[in-house]
Amino acid sequence: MRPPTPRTPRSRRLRGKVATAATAVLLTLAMAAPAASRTEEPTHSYEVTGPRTAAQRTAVAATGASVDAVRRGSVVITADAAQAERVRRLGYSVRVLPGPPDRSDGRRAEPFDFPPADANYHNYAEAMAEINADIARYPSLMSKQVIGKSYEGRDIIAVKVTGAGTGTGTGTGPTGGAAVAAAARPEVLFTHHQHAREHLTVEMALYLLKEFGSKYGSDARVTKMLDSRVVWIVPDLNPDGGEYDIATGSYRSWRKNRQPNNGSSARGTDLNRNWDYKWGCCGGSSGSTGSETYRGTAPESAPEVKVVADFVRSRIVDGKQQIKAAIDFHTYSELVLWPFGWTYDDTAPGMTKDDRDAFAAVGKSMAASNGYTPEQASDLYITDGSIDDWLWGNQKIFAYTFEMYPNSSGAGGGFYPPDEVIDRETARNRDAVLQLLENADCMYRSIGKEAQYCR
Ligand code: CXA
Ligand code: CA
Ligand code: ZN
Repeated sequence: MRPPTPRTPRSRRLRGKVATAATAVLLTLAMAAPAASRTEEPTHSYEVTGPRTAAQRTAVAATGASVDAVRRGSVVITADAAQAERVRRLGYSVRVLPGPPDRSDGRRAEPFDFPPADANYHNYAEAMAEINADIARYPSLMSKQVIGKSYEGRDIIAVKVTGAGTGTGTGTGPTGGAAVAAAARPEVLFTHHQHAREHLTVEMALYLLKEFGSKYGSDARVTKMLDSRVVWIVPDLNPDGGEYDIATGSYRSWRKNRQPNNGSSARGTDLNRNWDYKWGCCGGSSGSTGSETYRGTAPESAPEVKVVADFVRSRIVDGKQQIKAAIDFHTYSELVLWPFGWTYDDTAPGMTKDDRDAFAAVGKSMAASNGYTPEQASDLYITDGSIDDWLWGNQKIFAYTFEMYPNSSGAGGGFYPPDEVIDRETARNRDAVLQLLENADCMYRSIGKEAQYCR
């Protein structure tokens, strides 16, 4: 089947103007439920009271629901009616929570645009325009590569940020003599927006680009890092899901991509269950197309995952992976997570005690700066096929997940915090990001073992 051509969203400059006939037609199209979603099971957010161990939460997730927040003795999930009934049959009490907030301000949103009260969020076109403007402003510092396309044909891009200064990897000797064999600059990867409804993570990418661009050459810490590292930012892994989530002006709480599934009316693969490491191994994902954590038909069956995995593999130079560390941004819960997700064990094949201790040392230090809670991913519940497990297990990249603001589903808006918090909650991670850059040349320094591992 041919993917539909992506619709170009309306510029926010047009917002408030009288709707043209074309806009009205578009709006009507966007509001009418497409064939697939008419038969797709509607989902709701629920509070589930009872589960208090990781094993109990894993059992809740095994119903096909997504576990969105973890508290002592309860969880918040997204589930359809059948999944909620399965959770009830586990013996837990299940209560429907309010749906996504109404941010319409009584005004009509343009199709494929954020609702008026959240206008400071960037839809796909706005994010791309912002990034292009940053690159035009700082052309010697940053550049863009289209690394592939989403299922519906939108560009997935990587922005490269690195300074022109003489840090690691530039190659003339101190006396101006012959070029010295240059140690390559350690590379650090930031990925954003695997899950459609986690829009704050795109804002995090835009923040990093603005911060790096505007502080390079004036802020000593930023300058030193960009002159000795290569930063890769993939600002939007799931543009199709993100656009679908906002298309009608009311948030849809969509999580997956928008790839159709053979023989099913349910669309989408959970990108963070589709990576090629212990895919589907351990009850941390679902084989049902209707599940919020559907793992896809095979590892990398989601084009978005294949595109980013191919990009990561392309950074292997002379047999050595150049990317040393990574953060994958999600919302919400205010957590710093490290692998593995597939096992409850701290150490496992491919994760020594020293590896684990270095993950934990840097993870805890980053969490001390942003106020998040540091823990191994499986302390929440088992996941398999996550990006962090693949980046570490397959590529030996020290990969973290940050679950951003808010802390809980109540006050902060869950997946939909108001746009007033964007500046504060993105800047909140500035120090943690710089810490990861500073540690990236030798993560084992954090446990006093630089000599053993990094000579
Ligand atoms: C997560 C992230 C990385 C490894 C294991 C677990 C949590 C993440 C998820 O389930 O993919 N939570 S979230 N953002 O609510 O979906
Ligand atoms: Ca607002
Ligand atoms: Zn997520």
